[in-house]
Order: sequence, then C-alpha cells, then structure tokens
Amino acid sequence: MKHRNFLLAALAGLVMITAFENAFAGAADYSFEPISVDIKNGAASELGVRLVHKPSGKPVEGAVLFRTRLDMAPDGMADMEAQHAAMPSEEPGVYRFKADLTMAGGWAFRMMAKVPGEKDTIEGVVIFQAKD
Ligand SMILES: [Cu+2]
Repeated sequence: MKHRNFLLAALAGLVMITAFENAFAGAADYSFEPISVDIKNGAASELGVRLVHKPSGKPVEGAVLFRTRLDMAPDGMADMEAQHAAMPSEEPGVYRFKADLTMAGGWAFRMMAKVPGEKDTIEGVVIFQAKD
C-alpha cells in the first residue's frame, strides 16, 4: 500500500512538472527556416519558410501567419518593401509566398504566427538572398 501511494505521489509530481513546462514552453520553442535562402529577383518570385517545433524537430502544420513584411533591412534598406501574397503549400509545416521583388540582395521576411495549441504568438525573421 505504501509503495502504491509513493507511486501516485510521484505520478502527481510528474503531471505538475509537465503542466509547468507546458505553461513556459512557448514562442522560444519555434523557429522559422528558409526552404531556400537563394531566391529569384523579380516579379512573382517564390519563397518558402518552414516552421519547426524545436524540442521535437517536427514541422508545425496549421499555423496562421500574419503581419508578414518583406523588406531589404539586411542591405540597409528597411524602407524598401515588397508586395507578397501567401500561396498554397502541399508540404506540412511549409508556408509559401509569392513576392514581387524589385532589387537583388538581402531581403528579410518578418512574420507572426499562431500555432494550434500554443497560446503565445510566434515571431520570426528569415533572411533571403535575391539573385538576378
Ligand atoms: Cu533595395
């Protein structure tokens, strides 16, 4: 009987620790990666980012990306923005966009994301290199 109580207490402790970790998991557990750093300069250029849950290494499906911005901050031209629009993606955890780039060089793609089951909003920046 004593042994069983100990097990239950240990189990309860484990549940509490798990709950605690979940509460403090969050935005830092996710990262955005470029599908390909090199992209084509010009109109209708395609770029893609993969959202990864770092602890599991798994791509995150069903995220909603919003407040996206594409600008040339990496080359000291933060004011130079590019129009872009989301495109369908077949690959789980991959989010694709079509962008009208106006200049070769470094482009920063900034975004916020809502992930299913995650209360924090994820923020990310991915740097691309547009080539002529
Ligand atoms: Cu520029």
